[in-house]
Amino acid sequence: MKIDAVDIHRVDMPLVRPFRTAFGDDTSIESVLVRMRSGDAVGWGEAAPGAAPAYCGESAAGVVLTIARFLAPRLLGEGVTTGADLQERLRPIKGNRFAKAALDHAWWDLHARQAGRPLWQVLGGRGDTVDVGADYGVMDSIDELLETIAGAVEAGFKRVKLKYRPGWDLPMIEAVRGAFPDLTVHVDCNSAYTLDDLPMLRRLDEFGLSMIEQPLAHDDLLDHAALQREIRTPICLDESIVSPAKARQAIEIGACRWVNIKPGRVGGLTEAVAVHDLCRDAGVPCWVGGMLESAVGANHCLALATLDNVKYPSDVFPSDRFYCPDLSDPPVVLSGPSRATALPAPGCGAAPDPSRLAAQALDCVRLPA
Ligand code: OSB
Ligand code: MG
Repeated sequence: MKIDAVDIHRVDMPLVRPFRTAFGDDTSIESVLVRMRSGDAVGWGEAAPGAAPAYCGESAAGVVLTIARFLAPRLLGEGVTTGADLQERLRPIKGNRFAKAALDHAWWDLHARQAGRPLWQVLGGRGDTVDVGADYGVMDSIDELLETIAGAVEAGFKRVKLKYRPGWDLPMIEAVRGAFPDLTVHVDCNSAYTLDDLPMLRRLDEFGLSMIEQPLAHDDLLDHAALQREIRTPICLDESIVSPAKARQAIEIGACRWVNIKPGRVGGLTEAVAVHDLCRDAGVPCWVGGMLESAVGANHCLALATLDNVKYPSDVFPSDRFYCPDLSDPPVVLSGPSRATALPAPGCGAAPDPSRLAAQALDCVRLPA
């Protein structure tokens, strides 16, 4: 398909409550939405690396600049035939994977819309419905957390992910395990620790967690492999897996037993499917993570989660958990306890609400061919 225009929108999305993790406390999320046009057809992509380069080296403002100056000019006016073709055209630009992902996602949405098929089918999913989990950031008190988890258990969530950082660590997990001895629980450290923390990580190993997500540095593989040799709890890598090559290397050296795939982090759905397939062939199960995207990005993640090597409930959440209202329509809602169902409409099925897109805009760059 010939790419006729690319519009880039950076938006501020206020959260209904602060999101507190090892990389910071945020009261709103900055996201980048890309509208790609080919003839009369339009597709939407989204990438949300965060306002600051705190999760990884990219930022939302940097993503806008990188797309406008270096990436979109490689696609505009060109006939882009496949996701792999798009990635090949962007290959001379190093890194900047969230920026590439926004374009890759818009291309897939556009491609699926042109085909008149839902994105999950075009990606090769096994069905429209996936398992999703509950996920909680750092809270003001352990009592508040226990009450919230009780609500999640009541609502039928099949697993709970807890953000973990210095000051919200072993005593928190001890309390959770005391109250919920059989619950499937894992922690996400967002790269807060080093091998100097081995004594703490050995104690964490005693709580029967389903996995420990990204305990060590965001760009590390070797230390994770050393840690995995010391603990029984499976390590799940998030930040460290930025490409199919990193996934292959991580698996080869035993740095993880699970991979959290975020399409934004690896450069788009094209690369995410490649990571998924590589993990499947190596016998390493995956699940899909999110970056608090609006319903557009969440539906791209949901489509990815329909692939067959996704073996653990994914981080796809109802919109009202974070936003009121969601920037995009329709909002994400659960289709059952711990379940979400992809929209039947062609493409990802969601698009930004035009008035909210305008009202929440920080930047808007329009690039004709
Ligand atoms: O590490 O998984 C992460 C959100 C923003 C940045 C990084 C992460 C997250 C999440 C999102 O944990 C999970 C969710 O959607 O609640
Ligand atoms: Mg994570």
